[in-house]
Amino acid sequence: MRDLYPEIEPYNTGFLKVSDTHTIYWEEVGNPKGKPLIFIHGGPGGGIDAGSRRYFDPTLWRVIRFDQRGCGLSTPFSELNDNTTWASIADIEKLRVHFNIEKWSVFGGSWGSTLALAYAIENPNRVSDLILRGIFLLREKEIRWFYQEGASFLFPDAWEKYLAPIPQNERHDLLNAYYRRLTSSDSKVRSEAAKAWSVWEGSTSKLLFDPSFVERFSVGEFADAFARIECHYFVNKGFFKEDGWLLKNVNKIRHIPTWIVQGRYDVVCPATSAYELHSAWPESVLHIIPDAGHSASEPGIKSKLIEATDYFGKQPLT
Ligand code: STX
Repeated sequence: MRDLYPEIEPYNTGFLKVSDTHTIYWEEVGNPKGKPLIFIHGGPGGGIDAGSRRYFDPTLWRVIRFDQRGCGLSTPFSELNDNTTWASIADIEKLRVHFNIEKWSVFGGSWGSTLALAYAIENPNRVSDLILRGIFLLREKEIRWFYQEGASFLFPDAWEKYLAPIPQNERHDLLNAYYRRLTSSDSKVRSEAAKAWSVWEGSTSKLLFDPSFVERFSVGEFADAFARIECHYFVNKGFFKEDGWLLKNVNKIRHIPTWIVQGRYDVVCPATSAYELHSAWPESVLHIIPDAGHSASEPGIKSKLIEATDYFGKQPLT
């Protein structure tokens, strides 16, 4: 089993104004002469954390990381206006041009896999290889499974807490019931909803419940951006032209060398999505981790991701 590289600080950080409204935070980590890689965090709205710097050999990689619109250190915080999948794809291109990089590796888990796939489909010539984890295709059935019915059958205790802010007569459509509260002008309503939404995801992200992991999801500021931005993207169906758009366009990226790392017991992003993606893309390498859930920090997932970054870090840009 592989374990994380040592803690590391960025060698360069900054901000990039990407629209009239938004400015995003970025950082560069590792070897300035290493193979370039863009790190795409989850949520949307999750932001980057220091721990996820440690999946990359700092001698091999020049890792470029950023907080997507409205989260982490990006400003304005928790802003939903001008915040879409297409804007994020454009931001990744703005970063690529800003750093004068012709082609790079793309790494993303969960929503990061969604955005990585969408970015690659729109810009296939800019992507050298893909490392994807906990595949999320943002289809109606995936949203329904996690926020309406399905995951509820496996975590009835956590589900009860997720339901708590929503009265009986609104529970037939939890996504929209949450959206109303997360965009409420009543700050108490908004923060109660944000914590319940966010804790639901934290509670279901690991094979074995981990209270210290869940703790992070209940912190007010994190929960506010995470819940609001996720819910905003999901009520808007990811801003995709049609349900299943990523699968329908996979032919555009089948030539790109790709590893998919997926936990068998991923409740947040069930393995069916990774399997459907791999079935539509037989050239991709699918690693199903038999004893893991969703989180990148599960031992088996972490080990396979580091194997992947070591492998691709030694391949030339293709
Ligand atoms: N959202 C799953 C996701 O992208 C449906 C995600 N879950 N947790 C995270 O991201 C963080 C660890 C980045 C907070």
